[in-house]
Amino acid sequence: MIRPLDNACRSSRDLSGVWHIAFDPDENGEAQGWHQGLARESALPIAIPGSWNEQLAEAGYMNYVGSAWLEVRFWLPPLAPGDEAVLRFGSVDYHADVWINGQPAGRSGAAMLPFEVPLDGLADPGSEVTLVVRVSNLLPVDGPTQRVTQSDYITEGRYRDEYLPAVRFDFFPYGGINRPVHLVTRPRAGLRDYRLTIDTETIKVHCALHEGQRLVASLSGFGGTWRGEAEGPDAAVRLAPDPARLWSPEEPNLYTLQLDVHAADATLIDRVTQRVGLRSFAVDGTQVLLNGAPYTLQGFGKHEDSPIHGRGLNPPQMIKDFRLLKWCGANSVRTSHYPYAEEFLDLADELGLLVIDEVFSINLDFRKVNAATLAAHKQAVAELIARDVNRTCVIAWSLSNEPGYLAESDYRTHSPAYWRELFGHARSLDPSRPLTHANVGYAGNDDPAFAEADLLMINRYHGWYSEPAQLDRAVARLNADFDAIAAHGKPILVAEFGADALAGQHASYDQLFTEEYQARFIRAYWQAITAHPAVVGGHIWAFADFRTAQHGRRVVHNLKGVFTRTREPKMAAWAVRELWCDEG
Ligand code: BDP
Repeated sequence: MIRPLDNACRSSRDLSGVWHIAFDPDENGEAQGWHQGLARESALPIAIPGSWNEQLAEAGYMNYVGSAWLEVRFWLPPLAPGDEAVLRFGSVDYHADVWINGQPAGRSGAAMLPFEVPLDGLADPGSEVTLVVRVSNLLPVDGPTQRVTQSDYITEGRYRDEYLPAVRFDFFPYGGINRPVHLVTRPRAGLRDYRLTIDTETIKVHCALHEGQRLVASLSGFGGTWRGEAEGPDAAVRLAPDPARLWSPEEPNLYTLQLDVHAADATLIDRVTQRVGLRSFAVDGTQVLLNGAPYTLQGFGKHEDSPIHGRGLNPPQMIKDFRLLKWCGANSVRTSHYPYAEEFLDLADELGLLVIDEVFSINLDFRKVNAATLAAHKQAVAELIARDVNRTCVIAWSLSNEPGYLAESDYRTHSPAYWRELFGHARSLDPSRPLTHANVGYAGNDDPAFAEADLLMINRYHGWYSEPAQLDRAVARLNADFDAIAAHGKPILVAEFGADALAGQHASYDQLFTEEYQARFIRAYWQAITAHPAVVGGHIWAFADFRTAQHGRRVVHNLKGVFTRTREPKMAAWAVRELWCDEG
């Protein structure tokens, strides 16, 4: 999927700004004609991108789960001959139906991923357009992250698990248009997609051209330009800069790739550009190799979460986060627990950060998994790979977080076939990257998904949820897990480990929720991680405190951040800097 671009052949206009919203708890907005536009007197202003929750808390929508209608009017300029206009949504959480000038125009696909809506036949170039989006933050029952309602807690006898709003995950179910919406114009006869295959020497470009078209691909940077040409429905160009400057977190060297499509008479039809680096990432026995050399992954699990914006894109905070990640010496993150904004991946490419790209699938409950769940999960994997496959920073696909969390016996009986199918599907779409998933202790050290994964991620909280404040016992259990999982003969990454700390809470002895205990916990785990031959690194949970749904276990936020939600360092952040930076 090609990003919105501005160049000689394409244009993109960001429709971010103040839109209007009307909430529809009874689902009768369409009957009232809201798809044709919202009456100003019944609508509230809302900033886009941004979640409705904190923005409109005082209007009563902090915990709102359900449908809401959002509207904006924009000017569609006259189109150049041969061009088409589409709307491109970065993501709408979690589902969107779109109307243009009162006509149904399209809907979103997998949650937390982009989708396009064509304007053809629905809006006249050179006119004002009314765009209405019905958004729902209620998850589908059969999605890769399954819906939970308040009554599920009761019917399943899980009173102690009850959250407000109801969720089966430990973060806030923000609703709204959380990433930018772009008005894109592009040539109808232009590129719709292309595929890059990257290693340490070459960048190979594959795309489908129409009859009579010619692709001129060029790679430039570091004083040189390398070119190649191809044509046909299976056009392929191999670009090999010499000398090759490799990309890594330590030295994020990027080239600029330009793909020009020419007509038979040599006129330029389309142009696509992207920044790209030369690198390889591979699993080798119980090691991972970056550019051919063993590499230790050190970093964090994160969330897209910030005060007031909610999950809405917050560029200043994103820049700050990258500075703090570098300040800590982090070289990698997992996009826990859903695909992050493409703007985040742009910075990861440019500033050098390895990304384990995770699909939105959390705590899959195999008592409720069916054929529709698998189909939706495969679709979400396909859409994630389609969006991010050309990224330099993306080193692996994570297909699920903590399935089998409820230790349901169905997990052991039903999941092997499910994983075989899902991992096989992902591998067929991208054979070049390792596949993984995040194992929860309840699913066992012989988690059926380990048979399919290339890299074994494990989330462990010995010393927190078990063995509280007893680091010796915790580390002994962690090492026992390492030894048991090492029997699979694959590299292990501790994808989550961490302890809550309330900034400003201190003790001279091991005490949960203190800054000292969080720092000591991280040091003890890091020592065990670096000492075990089959463990290739660790990602601390979490980078920063984040808002969760309401539950007695959470003090507004999950406090496992080494930074507070407003990005002040706790003691643990300084400890991590000492562990990960030579100059720390
Ligand atoms: C893990 C989950 C993560 C939670 C974390 C925790 O993957 O989303 O926030 O536990 O409990 O199980 O802090």
